[in-house]
Amino acid sequence: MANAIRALAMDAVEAAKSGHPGLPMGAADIATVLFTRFLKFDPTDPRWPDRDRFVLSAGHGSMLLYSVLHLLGVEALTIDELKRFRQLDSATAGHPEYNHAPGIETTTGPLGQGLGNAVGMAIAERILAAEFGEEIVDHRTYVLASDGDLMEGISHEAISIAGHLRLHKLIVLFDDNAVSIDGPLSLAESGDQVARFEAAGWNASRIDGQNQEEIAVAIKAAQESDRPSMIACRTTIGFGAPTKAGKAASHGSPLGAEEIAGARKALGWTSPPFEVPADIRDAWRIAGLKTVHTRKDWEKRLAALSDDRRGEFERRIRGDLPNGLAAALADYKRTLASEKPKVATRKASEMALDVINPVAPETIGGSADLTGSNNTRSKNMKAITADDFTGRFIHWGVREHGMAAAMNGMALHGGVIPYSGTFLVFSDYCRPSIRLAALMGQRVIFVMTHDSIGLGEDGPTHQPVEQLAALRAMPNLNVFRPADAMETAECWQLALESANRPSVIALTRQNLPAVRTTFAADNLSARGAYELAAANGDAEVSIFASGSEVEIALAAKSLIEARGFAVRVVSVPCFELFAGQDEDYRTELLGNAPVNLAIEAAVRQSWARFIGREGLFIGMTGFGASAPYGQLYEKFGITAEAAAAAAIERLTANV
Ligand SMILES: Cc1ncc(C[n+]2csc(CCOP(=O)(O)OP(=O)(O)O)c2C)c(N)n1
Repeated sequence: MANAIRALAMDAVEAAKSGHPGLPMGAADIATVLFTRFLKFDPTDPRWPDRDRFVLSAGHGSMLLYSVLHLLGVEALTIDELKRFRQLDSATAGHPEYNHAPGIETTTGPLGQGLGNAVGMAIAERILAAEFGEEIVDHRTYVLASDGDLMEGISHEAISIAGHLRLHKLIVLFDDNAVSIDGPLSLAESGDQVARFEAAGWNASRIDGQNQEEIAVAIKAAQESDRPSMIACRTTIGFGAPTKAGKAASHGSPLGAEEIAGARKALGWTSPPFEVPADIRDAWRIAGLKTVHTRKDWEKRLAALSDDRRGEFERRIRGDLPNGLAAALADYKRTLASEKPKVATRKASEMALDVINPVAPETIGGSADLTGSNNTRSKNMKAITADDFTGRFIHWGVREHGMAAAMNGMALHGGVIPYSGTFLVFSDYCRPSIRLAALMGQRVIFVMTHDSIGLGEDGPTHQPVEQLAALRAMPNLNVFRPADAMETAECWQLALESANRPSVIALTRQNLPAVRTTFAADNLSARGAYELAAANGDAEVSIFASGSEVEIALAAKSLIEARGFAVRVVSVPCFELFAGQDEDYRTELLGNAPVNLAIEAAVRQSWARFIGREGLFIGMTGFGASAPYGQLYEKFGITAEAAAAAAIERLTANV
């Protein structure tokens, strides 16, 4: 049965003339034991919520996953799809891509990310089990990780969180083949992975990964552990290949006809390419059916729940928002319109969460050790601990990257909506995971506070300058930068409603006045940019601003108007939502004032769509500095006076 994986992997890589045969050939025994004897997975219903999750963190070994899913009988992965490995629009992309076929639980390829996702999946499982009971939620998360996965820094964050939270249903199978691309691992690594995992609070063991009985015994023991488990499975990369086995040569390119012929001989595999003997195919199919009864029993248990409980569980798995949320936010917006609070948007975010979290039990908050700064812990939110997963707040520790990858895993698992915080400047520490959330279209909400030089005294190391532009460059990510408490509530609503997109919500440390002072039933931020203050007559200046600089834009409007010009102010809480508006709206909003000016305490890049090449920009051109923030706005010239002077100079030059 393992040789079927090896043969399919060799054949598909050969047909594609690219790919990685080495890992599937080496790890075939591990996958065979796991999928045929242990994994709770029903190929006839591969999205069944209580299935075990399997993450191929070493995504370059994608043919391992495709072969196994095909052999088990997952319909989408026909033999023709395997023949189309790495071809346009196939289910079998170079690296496993979420949503290309069921059974691909997450997109992997950037090493270490899958391991981070798996930690989040295991956390989500514990949270939902605590809420709905183990009758309904009781599954494991398995990971196949390579040397590369464990060399990446993110693995440190992932395994230490998992150890700390004692995620005992998380089992990592380490493909310990001691080879990476450059050659033997000894070129670059001399650590002891077993000792390392043990130090992080895991149960870890070392076995012969080519011995199926040893693998089975180790997985059984791992299942019984009260801690997460890592099994270092010593394997031979490219197992069976006569000259390339055990060498980096079997890693990243087709083996070639001669080597494949030799491997077929050594493995005793006589079938032609892409053919699996009937008895072996049957054995896989029968193994694929092993979970059908388990799933049917689960369906009975779900059906036995009260209508309310079942309805709630199903809603959560579908990812629909609760009914009361929109009404609660509308009420809250009414309150804001009357109270007009002058607060930092990070505080406004906390106020919004105080409204959202009681109505939406699926939100799971957190912070990377900046809870009091990020304001992500709303009233009465209890923290999750290793002994108690009934809480809804996660202290991620100083582990931004691990946190972001785990949040992706939580969202992929389903049933929860993860959000968590750090400083905007440290979005760089999360970026590889944010990118994968965007690529996979996952609803993960990154709360990023201290969003400009406005944070003041912590200085340039902590002051984001280029991060907004860098995040706006990422496809399928909404970057919100609300201007006051009202916009913050609207942006939160939009982030929650964006079921197929991650969001970054950039928030200030410093207080901001209310710029939206009347109630609007519509979510004005939903269009990404809208006219906040109209001109008196035909506008001669359009000022575009986001977040904390909207206040400055409004003050500049008054100054320019005092000189007799007509000025309008456009608030721009989200570039991406604006880009998605129809052309009429965009054209009308951009307007045709002779002078366009944008204000943002960040670099100019990304503002071209509003102000074009000729537009004026008031913002940053380099790094910030350490001082009280009022002085910094003066020093860097981000003031209403500077904005007004620039606009008036342009207006009068035009005359
Ligand atoms: C973050 C990241 N860096 C680099 C790569 C490119 N890459 C793909 S596989 C690999 C290492 C392969 O070694 P190992 O992880 O031991 O896998 P094996 O050789 O066992 O297949 C590298 C560097 C990657 N996929 N992700």
